[in-house]
Amino acid sequence: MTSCQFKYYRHFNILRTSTNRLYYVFAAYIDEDPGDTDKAIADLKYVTNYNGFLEVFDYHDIDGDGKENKDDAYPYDPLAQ
Ligand SMILES: [Ca+2]
Repeated sequence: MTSCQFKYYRHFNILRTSTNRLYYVFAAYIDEDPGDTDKAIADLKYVTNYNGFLEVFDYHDIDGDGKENKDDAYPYDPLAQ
């Protein structure tokens, strides 16, 4: 007997990449009768999905205006410094 009542699976599909972004769809599935081995997605119950992107950026200059956050009076506004 296992202590887990359900087993939750996350499936990450990369849709597209650019020079600074990675676009994805993230899907979730559940196994309502888990055993000791993982199951194929086709044997799981679909729960939900959502999409989004991850972006690479310079965290020293969050708004990208060329002025570092520590010296920027408006670090979230690229039109003001
Ligand atoms: Ca800045």
